[in-house]
Amino acid sequence: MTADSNPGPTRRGFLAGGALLGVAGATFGARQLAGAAPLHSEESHSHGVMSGATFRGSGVVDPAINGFDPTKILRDFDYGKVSTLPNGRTLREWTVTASDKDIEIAPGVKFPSWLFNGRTPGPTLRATEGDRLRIRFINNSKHPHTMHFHSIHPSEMDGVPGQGAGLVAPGSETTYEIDAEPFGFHLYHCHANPLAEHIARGMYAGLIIDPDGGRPDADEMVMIQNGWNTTFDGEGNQMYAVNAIPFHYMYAPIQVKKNKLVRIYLGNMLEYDPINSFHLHANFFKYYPTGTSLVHSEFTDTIIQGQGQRGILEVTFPFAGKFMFHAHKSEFADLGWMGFFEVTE
Ligand SMILES: [Cu+2]
Repeated sequence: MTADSNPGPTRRGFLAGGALLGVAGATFGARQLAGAAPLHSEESHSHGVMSGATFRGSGVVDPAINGFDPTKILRDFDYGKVSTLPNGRTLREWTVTASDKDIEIAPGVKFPSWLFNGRTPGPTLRATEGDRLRIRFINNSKHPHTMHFHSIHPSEMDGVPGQGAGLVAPGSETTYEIDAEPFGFHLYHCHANPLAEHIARGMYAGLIIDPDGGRPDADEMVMIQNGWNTTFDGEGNQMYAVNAIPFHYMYAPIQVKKNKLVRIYLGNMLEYDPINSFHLHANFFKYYPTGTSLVHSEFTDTIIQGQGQRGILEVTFPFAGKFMFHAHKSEFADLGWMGFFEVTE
């Protein structure tokens, strides 16, 4: 079923400016997306952000409201508590807690999210291939959840209902223990049913497994693509983003240095839409699908990712200035999945 066949509010209707949608205590209206207004409307050019790509009637989402900041999440790598096992292997230990929280996804628009460690995406867990990973998972949410890792591991550690610890009930906890294999950029997410809802509510994050010996020095960052289905109809999404907050990197361009290697760990956890993409303006990047090879497979400015796909992008910026990046599904870009790199000398 397509959004077009749904007689209720649709994202295309939203783009066209026809929808007034109640969203968990907040209502689009005075604060509906400016993307829903004509690009030249008087509401959309007066906030100093970007005509046609901001939200009507207000400015930016204050990270203090949510308790997490997409600018910090970008370069926040969690290596865990490190120790050495008797056999000489490195052990990394984390505690990850699930919780429920209404977060602000656009100014004045609250969404009842489910989170790992109070943020979405959850913490970017980072290890080196061959490490032992021990993740204590505490469920402080009102709903049962799991942690399912994209890695090579035994079935009882797969974090799905009916296997191993299975669903972790509210108030309960379990510990997952897996090896860091294979090296690359992977994802983890809740695998409770309905799976689509648990992902769309915000329960996903990146898992970086570095190759033995690492990769060349670079300015590294994580971007996870997502969407917000604010109508809960499962018919596409009303907003799109990288690292949760639509347009965040338009307001706060990602600061990088000219001629410095930038490495982007890019994943796609977009629910309800089959395909996502990443396009960089005025430049080309090397692309390493899943990051499982040290040899890039493409030199391009646009890549496609289905849900669960991820990869590593490497790029240097030869010119100073502001360079846009966005989904090359233009509709997603209009609804929040766009940002800037700001390159300085
Ligand atoms: Cu869940």
